[in-house]
Amino acid sequence: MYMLYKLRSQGLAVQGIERGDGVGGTWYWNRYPGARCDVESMEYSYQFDDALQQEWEWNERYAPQAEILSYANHVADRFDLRPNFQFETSVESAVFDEATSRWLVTTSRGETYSAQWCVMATGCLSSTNLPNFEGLEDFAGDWFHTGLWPKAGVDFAGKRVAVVGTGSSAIQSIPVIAQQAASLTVFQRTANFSIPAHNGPLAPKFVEQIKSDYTHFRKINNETFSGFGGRWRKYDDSILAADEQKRETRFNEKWALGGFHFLNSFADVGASPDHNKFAADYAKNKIRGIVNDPATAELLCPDQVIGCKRLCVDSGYFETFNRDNVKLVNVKDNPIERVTPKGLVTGGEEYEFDIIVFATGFDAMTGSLLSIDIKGRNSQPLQEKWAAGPRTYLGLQTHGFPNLFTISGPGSPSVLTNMVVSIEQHVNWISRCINHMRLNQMNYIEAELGAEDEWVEHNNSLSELTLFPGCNSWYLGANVPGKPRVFMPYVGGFQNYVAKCEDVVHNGYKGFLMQARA
Ligand code: N01
Repeated sequence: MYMLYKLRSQGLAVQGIERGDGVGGTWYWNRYPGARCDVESMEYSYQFDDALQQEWEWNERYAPQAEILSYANHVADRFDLRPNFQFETSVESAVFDEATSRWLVTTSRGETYSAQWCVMATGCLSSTNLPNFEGLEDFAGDWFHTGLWPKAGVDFAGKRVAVVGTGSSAIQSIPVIAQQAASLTVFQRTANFSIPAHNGPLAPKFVEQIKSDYTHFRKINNETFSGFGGRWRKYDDSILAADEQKRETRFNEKWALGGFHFLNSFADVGASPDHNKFAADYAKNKIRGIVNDPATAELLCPDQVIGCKRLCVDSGYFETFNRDNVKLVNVKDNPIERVTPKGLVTGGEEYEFDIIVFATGFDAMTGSLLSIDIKGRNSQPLQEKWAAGPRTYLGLQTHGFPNLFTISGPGSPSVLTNMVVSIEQHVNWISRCINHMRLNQMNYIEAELGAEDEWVEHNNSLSELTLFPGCNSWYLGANVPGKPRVFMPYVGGFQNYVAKCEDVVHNGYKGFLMQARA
């Protein structure tokens, strides 16, 4: 939406193409019960228009899906964006025409658009991952994926419900479904760490204080590693140097604050498994303190490093396992074998359900791009170029695909940050770049191969210094069978990434070939 607004205000003719029948992206599709942002609402919003950020009223510390969707609709109306969107339309192919340096974009409606520039704003977590369970088509009840939730909602009252998965979507939906359903069975393959959100109504005084100087609030967030949480103290001392009492005090403080900030209890929580163990043990003891049944509590205790898979933020997740109508089934050693007309089979046992909820995640970062038949110079398919994993320069372009930009593409900080902040930074960069080309009568831009290779190498070497490669996360593509195992987001920090992007511009778009072509 912001890209469309920005390019349109620069005088370009812009066509937005959107699969849904409305705006909102992630917040349009993920309507599952309990869906909520785990970045605070005062931070998870656009900053490009001061009147917009002053007039919009958030109600809770962490906004629920419906409120963010209302916000997206408000933005669409306020800036009159709908006329430029074609809804209920999917892009099927995008082919670069070398003779004209234009993209030919064909949609599910059979239309083909010719465009000088093509911007893929297809999202990082928008292509759902539904494991290929045998027999699913014969299931007699209803089944849903959290990422494609029906608009009309789902009535769980009196139903026997299964939730498959224990990632963020499951951890948010399980407490709410458990309150509505007759029974809930959770199928867990890998236990996950989750920190309480401590959600609640926003205090008017706090909102007033931020709105009195929103610029400063944005600035301190934009200068952080992740684009949020700038007002909270980040400690620079080592976890190893602290004694037990200091560690406990610090962990208590960050746990009480809630959310991702727990990982900032010390400067080096992610430095090595030995450093990390203190924080992981603290979080596991919290689980043991909440869950009454010791066997269930142990099953819910993760055996990996904390922060290696994306941390979850919850409202009453572990407490839900104390309910009489909730059961946990470990499918780590006995994978789900198949779906039957009555339910699911694991470990040779059949569990019967009326509804199955698949909270099984996404083909992250590359799934939506690669589901479009994108062909660059020499008719090279993007699928071929990225066969061994995505390769980009700054996550903004990939060599061989001129005039094609990706917003929050692989190789940019994206999913490791406040997404709205990262999206705005990319939109600002791309629109400035296009403006520069137009002012200089240029119509061709392509990431240079050498710059791309260096960027990929830089990214890989940075990620190897972290604990991220050590577990099977979607950051690595490890959740999708057959997907190359490559750490996809840029892990060097949002503030450092922005500095690099600015440096490229100040050095005449270094690493990009820019030309005027007939
Ligand atoms: O998906 P996930 P998600 N049998 O991939 C399990 C964002 N998000 O939708 O870990 C059994 O994290 C899988 O098990 P395992 C956020 O970035 C944000 O929950 O692979 N289980 C895992 O437990 C988040 O990280 C918010 O062993 C199977 C689960 O399914 C990202 O979206 C809210 C299985 C998938 O977890 C994705 O989260 C929600 C199988 N065959 C989501 N296949 C915000 O608040 C998969 N699983 C902003």
